[in-house]
Amino acid sequence: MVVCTILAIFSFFSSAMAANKERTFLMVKPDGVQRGLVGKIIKRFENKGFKLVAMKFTWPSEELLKQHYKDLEGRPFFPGLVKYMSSGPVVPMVWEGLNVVKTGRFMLGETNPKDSNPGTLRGDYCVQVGRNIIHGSDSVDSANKEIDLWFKKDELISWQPATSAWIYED
Ligand code: IDP
Ligand code: MG
Repeated sequence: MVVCTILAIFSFFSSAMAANKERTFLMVKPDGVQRGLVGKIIKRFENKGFKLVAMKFTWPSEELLKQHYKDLEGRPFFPGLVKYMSSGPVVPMVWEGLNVVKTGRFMLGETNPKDSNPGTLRGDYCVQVGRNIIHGSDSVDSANKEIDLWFKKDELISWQPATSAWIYED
């Protein structure tokens, strides 16, 4: 009985801790970089309380982008999307935190900026779907695939923010 209780408490805390460690893949697109929005975008996620795990500044190849957007291969806008995304440097990032995938998508806004609420990144900073400044994973599964595609394991930094205890109960 005592053992069961201890195990239940342990599993409760370890699953709560695992939930806090959910990760998403975000990327400032070439228009976001060209328009000098990198700092503002990063600040939103820092302000929220999410933790930066990895980040780089890179000019991606068409090959990498075709892989990244493989699900959209058959869409009419696909060639234009690859051209846009490979037109300049981008800032791929990994962010961690409780519900970061879903909350990250809320913070981005809708795919088309015209449907995005003010207060969201796409609602505040852009007007057209083909220039929507930032990418964010749409599920934990895609986040894991995208993180693997853009980052090597040793580029994901393990660290403890000094603020953690003031952002999470456990
Ligand atoms: P998401 O970025 O909100 O997840 P997706 O449907 O996955 O949206 O589309 C990926 C990207 O493709 C969009 O962010 C946008 O840059 C581009 N895109 C989507 N739909 C259109 C379109 O109708 N015209 C041009 N570009 C589009
Ligand atoms: Mg998408």
